Amino acid sequence: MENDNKVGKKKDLEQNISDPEGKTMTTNQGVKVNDTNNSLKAGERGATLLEDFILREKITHFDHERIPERIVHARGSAAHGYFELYESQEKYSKAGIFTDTNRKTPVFTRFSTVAGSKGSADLARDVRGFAVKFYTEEGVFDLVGNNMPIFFIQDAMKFPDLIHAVKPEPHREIPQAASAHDTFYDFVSRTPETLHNHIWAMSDRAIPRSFRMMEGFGIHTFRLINKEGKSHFVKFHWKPLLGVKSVTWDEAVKLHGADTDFHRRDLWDAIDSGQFPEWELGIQVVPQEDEHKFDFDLLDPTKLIPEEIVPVQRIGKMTLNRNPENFFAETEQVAFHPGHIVPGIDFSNDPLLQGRLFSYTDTQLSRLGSPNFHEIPINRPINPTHNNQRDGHMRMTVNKGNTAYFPNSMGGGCPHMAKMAEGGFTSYEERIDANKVRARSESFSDHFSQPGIFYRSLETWEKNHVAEAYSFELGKCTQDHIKERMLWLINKIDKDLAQKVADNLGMKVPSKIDKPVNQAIGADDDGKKNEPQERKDYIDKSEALSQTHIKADSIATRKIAFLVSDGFDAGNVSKMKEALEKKNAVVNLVATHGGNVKCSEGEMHPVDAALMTAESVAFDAIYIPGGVKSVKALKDNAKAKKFINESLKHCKAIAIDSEGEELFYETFGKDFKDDKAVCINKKPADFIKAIGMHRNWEREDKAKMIPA
Ligand code: HDD
Repeated sequence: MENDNKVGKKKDLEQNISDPEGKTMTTNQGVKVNDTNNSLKAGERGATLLEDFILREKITHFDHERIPERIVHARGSAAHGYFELYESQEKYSKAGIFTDTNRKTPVFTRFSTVAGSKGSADLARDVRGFAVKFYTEEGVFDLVGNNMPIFFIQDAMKFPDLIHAVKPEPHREIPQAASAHDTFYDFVSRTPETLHNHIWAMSDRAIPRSFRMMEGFGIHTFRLINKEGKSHFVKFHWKPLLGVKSVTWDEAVKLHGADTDFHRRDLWDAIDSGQFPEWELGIQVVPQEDEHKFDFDLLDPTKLIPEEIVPVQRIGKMTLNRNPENFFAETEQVAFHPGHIVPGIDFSNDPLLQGRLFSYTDTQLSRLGSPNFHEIPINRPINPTHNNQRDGHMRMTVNKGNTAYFPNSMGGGCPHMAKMAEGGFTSYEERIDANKVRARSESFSDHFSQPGIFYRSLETWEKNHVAEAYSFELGKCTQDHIKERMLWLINKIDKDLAQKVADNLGMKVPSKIDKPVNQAIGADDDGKKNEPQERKDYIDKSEALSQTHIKADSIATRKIAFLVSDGFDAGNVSKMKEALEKKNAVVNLVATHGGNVKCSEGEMHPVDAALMTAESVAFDAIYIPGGVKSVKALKDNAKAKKFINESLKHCKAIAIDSEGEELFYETFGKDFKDDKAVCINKKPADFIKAIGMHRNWEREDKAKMIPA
């Protein structure tokens, strides 16, 4: 099938792939090069000659290799895959990807952090971008979302302010990829519309275990348009089949040093080993006539629709099954745009979305350097394009004929316009009757209710993490008046939360703040004030908001460290390895030395990582098999003990067999014998169950005392 992932976009990209295998080196003009090591000189020790076109070409190209990084979402990684629809959604949309169940639509999906530079660490506390490019038969559709269902601001006009506040402070370019600083909280504390996205960013959603274990959201309300031209409002969701999992903040901090590429590596390795990540696409559909039936405004991007109010229907699945050939050509040059839509999908009047529709093409002009960025292989649609746009920097298309205008008779009237029946795009004919105003709707003024619902929906361990995150972030701020304003606002979301944070900061929750409220919210003095409304608890909780309730206990792709040295118990290890690998977990032998390690049977086994280069934070669980000699060597190894203590502290599953107990009891393990994720001399099935829990959070309070 032409649109199959194997032949569709892959085949299209193959036209541009250059494979050096067995080839001779040439210049960019095709001249064979016989020396790429020495420049042309006047004598062996003489000056270099200007005529050396090989040197000049090589250096000139090198000098211009870098392009500006994305102003936001600079740090990211991507993969190819495909989308398949379960059942036709023709009642809502006429788009081919939502009606044709025989299609395998190629996709290219890029995940990213927001604030950090291109080389920043993957585990920064941050929102993650989740951008999907669908190469549909009717043109490119981009769903450019995040891993949180809401956004910080309500109007695109405030985007530069938000980003300037969170980026490193301009006088000294500090801190990199971190929101924990004065300017960000100065802005947040004066802009309460940020509070909902902000509390999500304080939750564990902001430190995912893997890109493969995060949800994705289109955030804005979009429209689906069916064949009859009827519109339904829609919110898009991506539901990961591996569940939603996170690391602890302590791990995130350690991973900054241990493996800055942790998420990038994880995505690459999983796909490389054939463990393809999958997400189901969900839609929440709201009939046009129900637009005003909610306690919030559907056009306000700081609000989600609780799944209890409008259920998410899972309509298809995305599978990522191929790593890019070249990071720059594909991942760096891919250009997403929420304005890339196809017939059957349309925009709502969400003022944040409306502003985005301008920004994304505009940014590519400076980032990729030309209005012809759509011709870059990763960006070009799989269906042919024809229009009268011409020329510009780096134009690739060789347009035939002498007409580049419409109407024309000299070109036979081509390219002709598509009729509706031929799939021509027409915008939804929404009736609008309004004054032109620079204002914000009163219905956008409820900033406390949904952060409250989110917080109340979390389990105790998740709530504790939120309180700790607020305390850490505000603890990094130097200005007391900023912290006070934040405490005053947090108190409006939840009193207990505000009290916990205040206690940690050694401050009091202020009952009022010294600045007038309107200044705190940034409203002006012309009477156009949108005073924040008091919290309305229209629902108490929404289960879908807590990670605890997003069940997925598969251990596929989880990394398990087997701590060994020479003499490890061969029987124990092979039994455990076989059981784990049957469940598609990844087993690594982590040994006291590199090279090969000898088992009790005298056989040599390749070491995956020596303890001196391995860190516990790179693994999901650990196994300590028996073997007298092996255990003795590990007991003499301080790093092995640190490895175990840290795994305990981070609430991970640990299995111990036979002599391994001696080592375990020489660590803080002795206090955790009865822990439900500590499996001492138990069956592999018990360990598998413990790993499937992801973490035993019940252990956390006690485990925090481990000074690892
Ligand atoms: Fe944006 C990139 C997601 C609001 C302006 N945005 C960008 C990317 C993602 C998002 C995932 C990276 C795409 C990639 O991987 O290349 N942005 C969002 C979401 C938003 C949002 C979910 C709110 C719901 N963005 C937003 C606003 C503006 C922008 C309001 C400007 C008015 N975003 C940009 C940009 C970027 C971008 C400057 C930087 C690089 C790029 O576009 O290609 O144009």
